Amino acid sequence: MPSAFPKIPKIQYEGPKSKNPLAFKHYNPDELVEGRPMKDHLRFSVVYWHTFRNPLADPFGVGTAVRPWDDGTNSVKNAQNRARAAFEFIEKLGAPFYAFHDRDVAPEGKDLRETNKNLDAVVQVLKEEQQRAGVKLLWGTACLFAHPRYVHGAATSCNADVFAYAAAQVKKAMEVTHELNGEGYVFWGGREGYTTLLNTNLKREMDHLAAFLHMAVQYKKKIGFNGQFYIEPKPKEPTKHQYDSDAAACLNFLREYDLIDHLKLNLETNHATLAGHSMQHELEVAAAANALGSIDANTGDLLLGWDTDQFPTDVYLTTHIMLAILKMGGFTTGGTNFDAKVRRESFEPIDLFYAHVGGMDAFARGLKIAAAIRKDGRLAEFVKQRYNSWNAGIGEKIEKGKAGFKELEAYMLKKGEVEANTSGRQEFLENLINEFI
Ligand code: XLS
Ligand code: NI
Ligand code: NI
Repeated sequence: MPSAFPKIPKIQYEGPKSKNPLAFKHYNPDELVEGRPMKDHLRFSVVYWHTFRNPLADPFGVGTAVRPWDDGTNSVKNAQNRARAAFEFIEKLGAPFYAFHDRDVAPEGKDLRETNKNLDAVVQVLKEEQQRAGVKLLWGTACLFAHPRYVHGAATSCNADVFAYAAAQVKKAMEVTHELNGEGYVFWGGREGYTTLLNTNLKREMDHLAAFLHMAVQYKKKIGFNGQFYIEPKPKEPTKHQYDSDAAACLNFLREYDLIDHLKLNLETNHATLAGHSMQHELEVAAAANALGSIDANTGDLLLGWDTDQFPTDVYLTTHIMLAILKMGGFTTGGTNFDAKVRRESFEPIDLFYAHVGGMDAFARGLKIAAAIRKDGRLAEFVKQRYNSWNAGIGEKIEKGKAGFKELEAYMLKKGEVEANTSGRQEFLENLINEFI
């Protein structure tokens, strides 16, 4: 197969002074930050669906993407060629990982058996290409939302046959993820939600979703797949309300159904903002529960209320993300997965490179800035000092469970009034962050 990107060389690190749009200014894979190479901190991953399967259509117009390596057919041969083009891209970019849905990589056949066969044929190419290029699979997943059979959802469908089909599909997707040595497997609740409560038995649907995930946990054990399971919160789109609406809702669901030890969260910026949260908020909520696993790196448009999945270029955003990641001790199985697509107007193959190079650089800068903020120490020290009243005296007693309402009343009756509060210093702290940006 001829080269898919013949004019594009391997992307190199040229440093902050470079004016080359196809060079990294900040992402220097082997440079040590806090004693660990950047590439191991960031664990960048390219998504197959947006980068290789998104035609860049919108509700008002057809796709605009120019992808010369793709013959536009649904054949297995085309899917195999596309996989080779994808790996040329990932290799030239220097991303160590990729992620895919089963249906991104291989076409559906006339029935499940043929579909599985198609998948196997493409997985063989993925396997070869992974070995050739030294690229690893961050996570696999199943597309349980595009085909019309999933009109009412998959695990939460009102139709038990659809649940069964979804289970068979996930079983196969887990097997191929295992075969490809995937480091994780993601459950994103594609259409697991409702569009109207008038036709919905919410409790029953949530029970089914939990049963589905328990089956997946069992099957994981059975096949000896040791990758991490993740659940990916999103509040809406395509449905009006998705059951996995945000980090807190996911954690509650996992606890309620005794799944909390089996799944971590895969957090996506645009999903956080659709839920009315900052990404920072979602990261803190997940990390507090020891369940921050991986991130889908993208960003939304503040003026548009849907999942625009844009490439992240905002250094404040990446700084906040990397502060949270460093604070929890870094990724283990997870990574920075670019669940992002180029704009419909950015239809040339080279735009895929500009987008990823920019996103990787934005995260590399965020990482370096976050490390500098941590080295400086003033931010962490401020937060620590803020809770000083809990380190001794009455605060210590409360934290240790040695005081109840009665003791606290006696304490306060003696004191009469709270002596002083200190300023939260938000502006001071925002200025402090700016010192490093
Ligand atoms: C869609 C989700 C999806 C998951 C993988 O909004 O972000 O792309 O990451 O199924
Ligand atoms: Ni995502
Ligand atoms: Ni998304």
